[in-house]
Amino acid sequence: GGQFDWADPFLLAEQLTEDERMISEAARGFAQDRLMPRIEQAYLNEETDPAIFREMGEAGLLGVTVPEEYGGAGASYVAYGLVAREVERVDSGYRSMMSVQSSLVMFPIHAYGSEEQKRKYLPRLASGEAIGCFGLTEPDAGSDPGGMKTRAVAVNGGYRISGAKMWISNSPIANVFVIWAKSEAHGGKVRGFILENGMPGLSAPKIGGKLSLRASITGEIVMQDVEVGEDALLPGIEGMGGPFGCLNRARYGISWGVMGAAEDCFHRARQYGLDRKQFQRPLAATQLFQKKLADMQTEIALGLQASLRVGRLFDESRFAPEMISLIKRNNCGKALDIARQARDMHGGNGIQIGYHVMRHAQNLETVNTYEGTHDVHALILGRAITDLAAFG
Ligand code: TGC
Ligand code: FAD
Repeated sequence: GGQFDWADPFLLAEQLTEDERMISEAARGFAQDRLMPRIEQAYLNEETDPAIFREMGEAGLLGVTVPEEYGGAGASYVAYGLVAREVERVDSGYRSMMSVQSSLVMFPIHAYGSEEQKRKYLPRLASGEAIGCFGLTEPDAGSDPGGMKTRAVAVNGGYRISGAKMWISNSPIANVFVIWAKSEAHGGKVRGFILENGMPGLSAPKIGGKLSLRASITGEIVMQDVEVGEDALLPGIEGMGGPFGCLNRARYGISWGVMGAAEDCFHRARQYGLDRKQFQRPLAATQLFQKKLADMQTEIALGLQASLRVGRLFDESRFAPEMISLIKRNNCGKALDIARQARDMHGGNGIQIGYHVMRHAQNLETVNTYEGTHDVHALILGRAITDLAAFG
């Protein structure tokens, strides 16, 4: 017979390679030692410490799947998922900083960039010396990014770009901006461009007042006739497949990340229930409390197993975007439910920063919305099931 480990019901750790286990342990050590001590103040004060990028870079957590010759770790997508899980166990905002840099900035430069662009940008992004952001969403184009208004027109051997991006992670502190625009020189097709901070006409004001993801800075990207050379164009891709190729990676990573946040909530709720007595018995000795813990454990075990499966298919180049929609949607929804339950199980203490569960719940509201909302992923799956598109 086998042993049952309440914290790892399906023996996930056993299904990993030696390299994956090492990367996961290193990420856990980094997240707990370096990120955990900062999160309460960062969250309360809505502060993003840019030094975190360099520290993540030193720890080898940026561009995990990018080949070593460009500064990455050349590791598997499963390893990347495990890093997301460990970072988000601390905070979804820190995972967001890492995923944007890795999946939305380093990935497109590596996959669609020229050799020159790769040599110029990837090592600095891998070390965290440079901070990247990804501009797809606009004030009037969120779930429907194909409706973007940002335009590139051909001028003097390059392009002039105008438009505005909204809700962009990292943008106010970014050095490297991967942005998507409809290019008149390419028949109006969507193309990717690499912009750099300091370019005339480019600014990235912060969006304040967020009640979620407060440790990760978010901003706009305003482009007023920004002129760039031909060398700013990502040559290797055109059409919406460009940004969606990046989103596939980030969404997959998020499916692991949110399970890390959910595990933190589950473990904290369990411990709280063991420690806290009401009616002369531990809360954990009540049936309602145990049922909630069993639900959490079940959804986390299933969610992690699903992400591992899709990660293995990713590493064999056999994934389909719908598989990613399924795990991104379900894991985010379940993690949000788990965080809300854990908040409730902590009673009044649950609203306090020091108990962490409400911070996770607030963060997961964003994670459930960005990278395709819960409902938009249902519609992607609905289209695959019926062959009928319910959007546009
Ligand atoms: P549709 O007509 O289906 O497709 C248009 C073109 O794109 C291709 N495509 C994909 N390619 C690769 N992977 C995918 N997942 C793809 N999905 C679509 C498709 O083949 C087609 O190519 P072509 O060459 O035939 O033109 O798409 P649509 O325009 O009708 O869009 C519908 C929908 C719902 C699928 C899509 O718009 C969508 O996914 N909306 C959600 C938007 C979203 O996820 N935005 C994320 C912004 S980035 C972000 O949130 C970062 S937060 C990160 C952090 O901080 O961690
Ligand atoms: P909308 O698209 O207006 O959706 C509003 C509601 O309508 C949702 O419930 C949605 O599910 C629903 N809805 C939309 N269409 C349909 C339909 N056809 N049928 C039924 N219901 C529908 N974007 C980037 O490009 N880069 C980033 O780095 C980035 N970081 C972000 C960070 C944060 C903190 C946040 C909050 C967002 C970020 N985003 C980023 C943007 C994010 O991807 C969008 O917010 C998301 O795609 C949803 O778009 P929207 O906000 O315009 O909502």
